[in-house]
Amino acid sequence: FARGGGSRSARVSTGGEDSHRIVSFPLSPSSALKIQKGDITRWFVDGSSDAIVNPANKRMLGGGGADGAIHRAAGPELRAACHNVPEVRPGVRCPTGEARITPGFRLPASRVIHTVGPMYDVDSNPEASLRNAYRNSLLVARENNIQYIAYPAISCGVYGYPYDEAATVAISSVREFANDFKEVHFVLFLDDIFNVWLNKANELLQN
Ligand code: AR6
Repeated sequence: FARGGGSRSARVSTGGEDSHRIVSFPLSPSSALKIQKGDITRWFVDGSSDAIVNPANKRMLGGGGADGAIHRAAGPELRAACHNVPEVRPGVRCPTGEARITPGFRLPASRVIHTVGPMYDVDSNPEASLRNAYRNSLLVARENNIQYIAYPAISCGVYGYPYDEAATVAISSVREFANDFKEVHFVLFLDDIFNVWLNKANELLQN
């Protein structure tokens, strides 16, 4: 934190030996973007309104990757809550680029915001869809008075989005919401992605 005097840093745990390395970029006097390596299923902020973002699919009933890990850690109540999200058309609870919120159940974070990123090779405008996924999940968080939110690298796994392009969309989208959150975290599983995100944040946020 550069300015802002009394702002206390949140106590955060994502577990594991990498959890000490959190790189912070101030977005405003009262907000910061933070980048760390780790497991998003372990992330939380003590005693606060916190949420993790799940890179889900349109059905919202679980899957592989981070989605699978989040469902395993949250327990079967999460799948039941997702099942209760109304379908907008058969088999679709959350269209690409939209977001839905559920409780976190057995996760340390209090809420899960589910969003669906684009499949890079299939979507007709993956950049717009990825931007929508970030914006709409941030809007849902804001409507629910979330002050601390953590993202994985949406679409950068199974959905095949190139890391550098994804980092540009992720960081520039979060910057638009600088005044709405105390902290927006990126909790990144892979060294490569962590390094790409750090470089991009240095490029976009420090000039
Ligand atoms: N914590 C943080 N990041 C993680 C974790 C974790 N525990 N596990 C994986 N990652 P992906 P997508 C990273 O494939 O590309 C699912 O089947 C991973 O290394 O989870 O948006 C859904 O059901 C990668 O960098 O999400 C959908 O069908 C990033 O999270 C589909 O995959 C995202 O990879 C969504 O694909």
